[in-house]
Amino acid sequence: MSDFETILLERKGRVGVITLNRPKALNALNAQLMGEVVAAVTDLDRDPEIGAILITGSERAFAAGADIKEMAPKSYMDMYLDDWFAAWDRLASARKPTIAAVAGYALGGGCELAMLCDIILAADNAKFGQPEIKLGVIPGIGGSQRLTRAVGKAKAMDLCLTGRNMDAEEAERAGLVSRIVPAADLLTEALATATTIAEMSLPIAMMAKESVNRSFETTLAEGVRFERRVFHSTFATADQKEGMAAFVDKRAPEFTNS
Ligand code: CO8
Repeated sequence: MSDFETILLERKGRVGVITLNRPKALNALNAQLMGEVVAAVTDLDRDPEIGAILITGSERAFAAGADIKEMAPKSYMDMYLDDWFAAWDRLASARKPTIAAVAGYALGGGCELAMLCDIILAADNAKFGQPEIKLGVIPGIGGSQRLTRAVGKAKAMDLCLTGRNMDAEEAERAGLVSRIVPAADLLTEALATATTIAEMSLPIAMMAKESVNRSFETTLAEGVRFERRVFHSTFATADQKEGMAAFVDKRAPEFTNS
């Protein structure tokens, strides 16, 4: 239960589920929704009972972008002084695994929100795009950067310069999404994936996420060195002892997140 108005927050076992909930505006990301998502993720990220965070929207729209009606009248100084959307850096720095379950439109800031997550699961009706250029702006929450890293320069340029959408199949081929599932199964599949992750050792899952993310920030040699040092440190955990003992004993591990 929560006081949020533009999102729903539920705890399903060890998974925190955030559902964007402005259906009349196709979940357009206004300042209130943005603040509520950041608050919910911050809360779930700190909660020891939570092992993974799932963000989803409706069957029609994950999110159709930043709220154009809210942004339209703003001046340069409004945007600059407020540092519009800087608060979403908090989502990028979430330490627990995050999954976006995307059905329908994930456009502009909606596509960027999905890309802030570690895994994107797409319904077969999902549509991704960075249409900002059609509004006389450019992506502003990392779209030109994260999309390029995910799908390469050729396709990122195509999407950012023409503003066209790509469907789920093209997005999967391009490497933006991890998997496509039938729209009717999206939430079940996403929750099953999130639960699988949440039932792993939390410290080890956090280390795995941190290590993969490091590859975006550094050279290969530094990244491999970082990974090796983190790998060594897994041997300081009880869960490494339990995981390996369980394999030898031919039983399922019982991780204690320690
Ligand atoms: N903002 C505000 N309202 C929206 C938005 C939006 N992004 N998208 C849809 N809506 C509203 C519509 O205005 C409409 O409201 P109403 O019924 O009151 O007129 C309602 O949602 C339903 O939308 P449509 O009637 O348009 O539904 P359709 O099925 O005909 O079309 C589309 C669906 C194709 C998704 C269409 O709504 C659309 O093109 N939406 C805009 C998509 C877009 O351009 N997104 C990018 C926005 S810009 C952005 O995200 C920039 C992010 C970076 C900012 C960083 C600043 C630093």
